[in-house]
Amino acid sequence: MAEMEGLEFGKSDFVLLDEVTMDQFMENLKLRFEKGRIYTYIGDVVVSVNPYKQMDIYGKDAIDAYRGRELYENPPHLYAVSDAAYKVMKRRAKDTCIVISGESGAGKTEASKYIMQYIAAITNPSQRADVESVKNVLLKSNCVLEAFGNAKTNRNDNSSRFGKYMDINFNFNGDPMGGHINNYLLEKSRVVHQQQGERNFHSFYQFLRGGSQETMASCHLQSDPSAYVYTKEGATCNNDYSSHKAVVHALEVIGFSKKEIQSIYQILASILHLGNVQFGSEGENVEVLDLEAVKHISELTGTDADGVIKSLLYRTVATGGGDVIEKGHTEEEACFGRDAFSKALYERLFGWIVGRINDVIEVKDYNPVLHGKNTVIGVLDIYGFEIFDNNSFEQFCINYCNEKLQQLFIELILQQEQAEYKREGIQWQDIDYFNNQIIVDLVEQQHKGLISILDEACLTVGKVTDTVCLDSMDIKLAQHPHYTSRKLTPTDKTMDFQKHFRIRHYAGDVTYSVEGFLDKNRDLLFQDFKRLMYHSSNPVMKEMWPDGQLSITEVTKRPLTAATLFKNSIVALVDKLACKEPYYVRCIKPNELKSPLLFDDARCQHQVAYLGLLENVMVRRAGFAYRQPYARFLQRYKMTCEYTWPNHLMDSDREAVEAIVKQHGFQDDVAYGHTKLFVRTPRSLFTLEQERAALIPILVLFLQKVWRGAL
Ligand code: AOV
Ligand code: MG
Repeated sequence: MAEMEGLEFGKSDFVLLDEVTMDQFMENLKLRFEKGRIYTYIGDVVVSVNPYKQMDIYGKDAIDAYRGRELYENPPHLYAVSDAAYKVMKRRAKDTCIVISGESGAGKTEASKYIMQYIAAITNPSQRADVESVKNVLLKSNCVLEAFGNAKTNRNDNSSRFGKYMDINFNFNGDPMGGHINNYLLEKSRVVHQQQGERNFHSFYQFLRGGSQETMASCHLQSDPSAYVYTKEGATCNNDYSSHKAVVHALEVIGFSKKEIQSIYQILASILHLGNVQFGSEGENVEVLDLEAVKHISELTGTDADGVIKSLLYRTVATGGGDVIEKGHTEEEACFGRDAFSKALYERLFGWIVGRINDVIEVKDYNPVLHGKNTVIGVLDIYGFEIFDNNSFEQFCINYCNEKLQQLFIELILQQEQAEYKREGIQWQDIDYFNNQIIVDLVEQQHKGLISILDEACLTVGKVTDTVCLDSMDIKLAQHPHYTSRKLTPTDKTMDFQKHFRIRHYAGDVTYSVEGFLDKNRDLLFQDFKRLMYHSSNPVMKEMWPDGQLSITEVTKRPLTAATLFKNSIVALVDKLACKEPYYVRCIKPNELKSPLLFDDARCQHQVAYLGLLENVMVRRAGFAYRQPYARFLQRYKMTCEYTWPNHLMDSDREAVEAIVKQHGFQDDVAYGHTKLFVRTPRSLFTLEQERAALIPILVLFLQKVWRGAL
């Protein structure tokens, strides 16, 4: 348990509370926040409250203070868990992961950056150039991904609109050799539409404000975002200008070529021009009104202007008889196609950028015989739970993802812990907690779950509308305790009876508007656009559209829907995390005003409750911080006890371990399981570790003498 802090700062570990009650928990959390102590432990879980101001607790001196230390030697800090994850990875050759969770604006992304910064700072003491370069790319990738994947929302000025899981690979020395980034469902609808008060992705404003005059001229752009339909809602920020320079620099450091960087910005420019393309119709005939914009798009994307117009106005379809015909769009379809194209251009650009970064940091020429076991630390920073005035398909996916992560937390921290005590025959009083599996099932269950119902509606031939799909959800889920809809609550004034349904999530009720759900789930992009881009004369852009080489008659298979793809990726993510030793950072947002001074009691208490933190303390407190199979424990500490060194003569390893524990006087701090020793507080172990460390040089000397025949 953390030391080095006076009691005026409250308890540095919630396990030390006099009583585990919500009141005491909140009192401690608030006191610490007000005293500028934003981190508190629950064992090795870090609870973090967003300070909304720059704190003087990061940087080189702090890193030095935490490097190689045990959790309880210093005040609680992200650096300490990062060190713990690193040590376990290095000492025990175990893969570890740091899962950062909390709602939108709670501080996850900032935390992930401090963690990366710490890992970068403590590794590669010998300054090997290849390792430095890997570290540099890992750090710089943050800047690029934030520019292209983050945006201002009504919850957070720098909100992550994609999920990020980064694996860092280490060699046997514990130095980073490479890594891999997985990105999850970018909220691409933001490219064409933002809620009031929000912005498009940062990259657009940064480019418009920070791009050189020459680039602006070659892209036919004005620097004012209000000139473009897609960016006119959001104003620029003060730092857009300097951020653009930093992003271009980061791209260069990572290894993007000049041509690639130019292509990235040509794509952004094309999207801005596309947004300004309007259509008009005379009778049946739909036409493009802005030929100037089309000219720019074709120039910037290396495509033919007639081809651009054609793909905006027509789609190629295969008839039942195997013929291929061109079908003209209605004005509405043309607008839909244009926006779908803009979104796809951006999404593919983002995916391509991530892919290029991965190419650079991918571990190459790895030889396990030469390099030892390749171990991994994973860092997860994903979009947090969010509730807006208007919640759509994107919030549905984001909130489902947060349910899955909460489920993993419950499994790893609450369930497995209790199961292990039972298995080992340790006396245990079960602790109750809300298991959100029921909500996860509501979303993902085969046939009956919301995603299945959505998919079914998308696959049905004929005109299935969003509201028809809602009917189907209402029928199938009428009895579900976490689902409500118009038919079930006609007296509820806050719901629009025609278009909404509500999920009682673990973190609160969210009312979703079903409008646009089917289109977003189908995620349809006419093949004509893909073909257009595949034939781009710009090889970088062509590379992003490999599926454009298929002709319409070859495109027969229905692609998986957006929700199903997302579900599959999140299930795979959870599997990846579950096989690593997890460390948790649980972030709390202190208020809705982004104020460094206000601790909104009700809002904070709500988060503590739904995150299950109180239950976490109970399990932890009743439980044991450390456990080890008898044989392993003995192996490590037998030298500290006269009865076990060099070998013990007792009947079992367990008895030998008892002898060690007794000799060091912490028998009240342990329990003996069937196969493992359980130690309640890490302090006991710390004493053993110190003793062991003091003995090792003496033993080495002794052994050297034996080998030399001096003894
Ligand atoms: P999030 O990642 O949890 O939200 P961020 O990490 O972006 O939240 O934090 C939101 C803002 O809070 C940051 O832009 C900072 O201004 C401030 N902040 C957070 N942590 C700190 C800190 N340790 N020190 C100083 N300021 C901080 V979201 O991505 O929206 O779910 O999707
Ligand atoms: Mg974030």
